Amino acid sequence: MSGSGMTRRTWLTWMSAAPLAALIAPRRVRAGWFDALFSTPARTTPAITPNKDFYVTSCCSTPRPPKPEHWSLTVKGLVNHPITLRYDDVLARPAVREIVTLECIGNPIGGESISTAEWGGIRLAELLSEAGVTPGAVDLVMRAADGYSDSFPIRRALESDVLLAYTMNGDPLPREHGYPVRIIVPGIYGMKHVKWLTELEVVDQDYRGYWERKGWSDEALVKLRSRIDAPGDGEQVPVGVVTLRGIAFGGRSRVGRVEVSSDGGRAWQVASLAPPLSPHAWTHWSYAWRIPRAGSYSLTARAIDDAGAVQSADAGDPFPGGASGLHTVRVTAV
Ligand SMILES: Nc1nc2c(c(=O)[nH]1)N[C@H]1C(S)=C(S)[C@@H](COP(=O)(O)O)O[C@H]1N2
Ligand SMILES: [Mo]
Repeated sequence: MSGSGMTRRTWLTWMSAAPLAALIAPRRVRAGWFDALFSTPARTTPAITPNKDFYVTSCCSTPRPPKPEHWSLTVKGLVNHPITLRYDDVLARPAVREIVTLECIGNPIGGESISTAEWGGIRLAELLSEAGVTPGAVDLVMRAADGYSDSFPIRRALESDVLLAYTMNGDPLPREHGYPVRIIVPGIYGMKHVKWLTELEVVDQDYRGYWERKGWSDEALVKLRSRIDAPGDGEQVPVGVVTLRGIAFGGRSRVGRVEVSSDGGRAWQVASLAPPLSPHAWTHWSYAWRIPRAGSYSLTARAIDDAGAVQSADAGDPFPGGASGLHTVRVTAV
């Protein structure tokens, strides 16, 4: 999956700069440098991620983009009428657009491997109904030009929100995001959104894809999660009113409420939510925090879905089914 980008960046910064700073910086400057080194800056997360900022996770190297006239997609297996579509055939079919958030199953709590785009393409269910899925079908297997493969239940593939996408925020799919065509399957972790698609096969058994064979979850349902984007971890804030903000995402379960705590999770206050741009997109939240007095605070957030399920506070690794736990940032009020 993705290595933890945050951890790697933090370590690189520490290891290259910290000893040097300790040796050469005068005492007063040193304090400032150290605060900066040990803190994570606040982030701003736009509702739609620009393509250039969208996270990228790939198992292997990015395949060389095919000439559109050399690409085709085959639908085969347990279907009455196998179909082969060329790029022009895909473009000629009725197009739809959906705003969908993707998150890597390897994304750590508070991590950056989550982004949102408006995907344009055709509905997979329409193609499958033309092909005529036969009884006994269990999984839809997706194969790609880089050798990657994965699957999800045929039941899910027949729902109307699953796309064969060929645009991303209005542009043709960028090379690293799956040009010419990829799958978008809302509410399932990024690993099932197969890029550089070449073949779809309907099969009569549970198929294990690239990451499942390495032990990752087969269902890969997105977990309810929230993240604090501001203030940044380790920041100093002035005593007064400070806006806490961040994102929450629950995949197929809707975010009903976000709560924040400034005392490490004993007392919780309800944050304001901005309505998400689509049922498949993340929710932005904010809270005007009145800081009572100078001191250290541990800020944490939790999401609650519209059925009342509360984001788990039990810290768990991304492997095998996605990270769990609450994102916490420490701030000093001065
Ligand atoms: N063909 C192919 N599709 C793939 C992958 C891959 O390695 N090869 N990686 C998957 C993983 S693990 C994730 S999280 C998403 C990431 O999509 P993105 O790079 O567009 O953000 O693509 C998925 N689709
Ligand atoms: Mo991923």
